Amino acid sequence: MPAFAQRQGETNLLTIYGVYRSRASRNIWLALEAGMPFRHVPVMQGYRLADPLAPDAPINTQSPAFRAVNPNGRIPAMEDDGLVLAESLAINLYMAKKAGGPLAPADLREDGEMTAWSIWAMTEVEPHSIQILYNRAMKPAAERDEALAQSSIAALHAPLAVLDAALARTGFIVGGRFTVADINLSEVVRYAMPAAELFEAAPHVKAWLTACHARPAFREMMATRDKEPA
Ligand SMILES: N[C@@H](CCC(=O)N[C@@H](CS)C(=O)NCC(=O)O)C(=O)O
Repeated sequence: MPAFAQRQGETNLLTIYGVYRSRASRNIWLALEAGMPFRHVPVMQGYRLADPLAPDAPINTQSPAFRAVNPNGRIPAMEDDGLVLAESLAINLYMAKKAGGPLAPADLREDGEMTAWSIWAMTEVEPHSIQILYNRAMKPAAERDEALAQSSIAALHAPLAVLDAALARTGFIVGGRFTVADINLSEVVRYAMPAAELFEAAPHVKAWLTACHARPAFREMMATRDKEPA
């Protein structure tokens, strides 16, 4: 992989704000897939810091400098030639179209499908998959709520059956090839991985997720993420 990432000195590059251990992983993965140079600003979640507004605090979601970029105080954010975008999946759709090529929609119909699947992931899957991640993996054991994990798993059976049927056709979500739609959906579905039972019931989803995670760009993103402080 070329060493194009994190060329901090260059100001005319598209900028991705957000540590790798955040939803910015989605945008970094896409940039690496597309071979798109980018500047990376490792804004971290303010809630991970004892005093996010301390003068020596690392740049974080509560820092005035970052709030000037994204008043929502959420990562990721993206800046490109004066355009500022929030929302990880919208950023990916923008970046894919900017890059062009096979990741991007080939025409208006594919654009519609990729947008629809991305909104579906954000609304139908992520509210549940994030609870599985929190309550089966991320929270300290004493703070986990297994009942919430169980109700989230129950809520995901139906959407994952829909996704399984869609993937059964070509192994990809849109256009019979790997696209931004696969990145957007697989990153949201990844959060549900601590519920192995969901994937036993959705074999096409399981195979697709394994294939997504075998991609060199995903592995490069994860290798850097794993080196970041937890
Ligand atoms: N829907 C937004 C969610 C963004 C979001 O919640 N990001 C988290 C980190 S992954 C965040 O910024 N948390 C910081 C905070 O809540 O202070 C997206 O997909 O970009």
